[in-house]
Formats: sequence, C-alpha cells, structure tokens
Amino acid sequence: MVARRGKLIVFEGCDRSGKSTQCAKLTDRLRKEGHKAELLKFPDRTTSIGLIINNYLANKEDQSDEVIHLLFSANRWECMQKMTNLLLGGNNLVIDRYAYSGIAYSAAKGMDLNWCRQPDVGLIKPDKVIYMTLSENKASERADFGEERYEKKEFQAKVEKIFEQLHDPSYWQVVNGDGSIDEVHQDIFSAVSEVLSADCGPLQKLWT
Ligand code: FDM
Ligand code: MG
Repeated sequence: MVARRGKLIVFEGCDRSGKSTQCAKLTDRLRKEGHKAELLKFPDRTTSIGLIINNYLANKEDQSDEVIHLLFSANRWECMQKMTNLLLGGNNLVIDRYAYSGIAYSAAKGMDLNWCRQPDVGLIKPDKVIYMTLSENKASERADFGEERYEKKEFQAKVEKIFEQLHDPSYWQVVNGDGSIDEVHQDIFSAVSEVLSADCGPLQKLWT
C-alpha cells in the first residue's frame, strides 16, 4: 500500500499576527502526537535568490517592484521539488507565508493583482490556509515593528485589505490571533486536526 501523502498547511497574515510563533507550536504539537511534520518559511533567505530578497527587505539593495515580485515567486518555485518529495513521503508541511503574501504585499504597492498572481499559478495548492488576524488594539500592545521594508502601520492596513480579497472560504480558515498563545494554538490545532484526518486526494496545483 502506498503511504498517505502529508498535508500542506500554510499560515498567512500581516506582520506581528503571531504566525511564526504559531507555526513552531503547531509543528511541535504535530510531532508530539506522532505525525511527521516539517516547518518551512517563505521567503527562504538561505538560497542565492533568498539572499537578494533579504538585502531588499533590509533596505540594503533596491529592485524594481516587478523584479522583487518575481524573485519572491522564484524563491517558492525553487522549493517545489523538495516540498513535493516531503509531502509524497508522508510529511506534513507547515509553511510560514506563501503565494498569498506574495500577492498581498506587491498589490498593496498598487501593482495589478492579476499580474501579481500569475507567476505563482501552478505551485502546490495548500490543503488549508490559516489566515491570522489581529485587532488594532492587540496590534498596538505588541512590540514595535522592526526596521524592515513593509513594517509600517499604513502599509500593513493595505496588505490586510488584499488578503481579504484573496480569502477563499473553500480552504481558508480565519483564526483570530487576539487570544493568548495557547488559546490561539488550540483553535489552530482543531482546524488542522480535521485536515489531517481528511482524505485530500492527490496534490493539486494552485489557481489552475
Ligand atoms: N513578502 C513575503 C513579500 O513581499 N512577498 C512574498 O512573496 C513573501 C513570502 O516579505 F514583509 C514580505 C512579507 C514580509 C517580508 O517576511 C518578510 P517575514 O515573514 O517577516 O520574514
Ligand atoms: Mg517580518
């Protein structure tokens, strides 16, 4: 019998919504419960494309909006073979940001949303997107933004608007990130448990 494939769980949301903390907690929990799980993150700053992205985000290097958009997408494409192998090998993948961030952050600059979507058409489609929200109140209680490009309140509000446009209720789950780390984790874990026990069929391609 062929082993069941792993599930692709993507976390999305604005900066400071708690994605990275929750991704790590979910991965730990899945492992403790006996599932195979790996944590990945985009951008993957360790590749040569990722290094250019890192310099761009750190404001050390400029790129045109189109070029940086395509590099973020290429940074996902360069990981597709590895992701396919892991999933088909029965590993569940937890991913901190994916193509939706790619579109949201670029379109928030005023770029055409449809143009922004094209380079990511055909990536592996997530089985579930956990979209984390945060109320204004809670956002202001959290530590200040860092120094990276995009870490500005007004820009994040635009990004949020685009995420709302991308929201697809057929496979997105909105999780309110206002609660304590453990409360939010519990919400996420129950949503993910359902996906893990479901038969999601073969891997699918995004937006095809
Ligand atoms: N970001 C992230 C993009 O602009 N496009 C993308 O495709 C991705 C994956 O990069 F501001 C932005 C979002 C964020 C920045 O992400 C770095 P992290 O999660 O803060 O490292
Ligand atoms: Mg950041």
